[in-house]
Amino acid sequence: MENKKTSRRIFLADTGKATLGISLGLAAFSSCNNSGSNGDAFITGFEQKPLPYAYDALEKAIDARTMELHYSKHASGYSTNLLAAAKEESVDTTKPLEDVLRNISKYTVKMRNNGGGHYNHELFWQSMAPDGGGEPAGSLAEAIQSGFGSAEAFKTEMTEAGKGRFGSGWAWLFLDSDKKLRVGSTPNQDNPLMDVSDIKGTPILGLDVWEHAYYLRYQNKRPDYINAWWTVVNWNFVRERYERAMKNA
Ligand code: MN3
Repeated sequence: MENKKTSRRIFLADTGKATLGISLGLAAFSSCNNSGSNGDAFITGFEQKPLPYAYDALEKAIDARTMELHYSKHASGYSTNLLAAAKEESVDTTKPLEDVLRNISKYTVKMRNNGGGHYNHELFWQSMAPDGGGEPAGSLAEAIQSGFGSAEAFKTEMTEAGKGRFGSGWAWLFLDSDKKLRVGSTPNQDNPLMDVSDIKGTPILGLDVWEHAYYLRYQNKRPDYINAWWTVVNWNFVRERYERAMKNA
């Protein structure tokens, strides 16, 4: 009897340890995996994070099939190819992807296209939400007001940047080295972090204007896609990024 009790106690103690170990492991994994999300909006890993909502959650602007293909095929491909490039070019994938992008001229075109592609999409998914839209608030609203005159004027400028990008690319709201908010666009999968980019700074909000982002529903009507996109912009997330960028700049 006594033996049984003892062994049961030992078993429970061991189980407790195992459970504790698993929780700690998960905590470490989860804090690492969450990098780039609200907790650490300026650190992006090399692997794709789960989409923060369902494929059909943004239907008012982007259809479910487009979201599925975009996330699970296009963006997933960038991540896979980025990991391959990182292996080939001996990049430490435990370090932030941002470090690579800031020095992208020292790497291959494969790293530039896929590193940019992965980073841009990780940011893009988080910059949208089912209950998004409306207007920016707080410090971001003030900075947009003083930088562009009004939220409307800013939206018009970014919309024009997206419409005017010839071929494939991105429109950006970014913070330049003088801590000023600016709008611009980049070709392909480049972004303002890259040392090869014409526009340089910290990306705050990115808009994907590749045809794969909108063609199923909007066909050639990119302006219609951009106008609808504003109704799902996650301004809380954008403001957090802006505030972090101001602190770090
Ligand atoms: Mn895309």
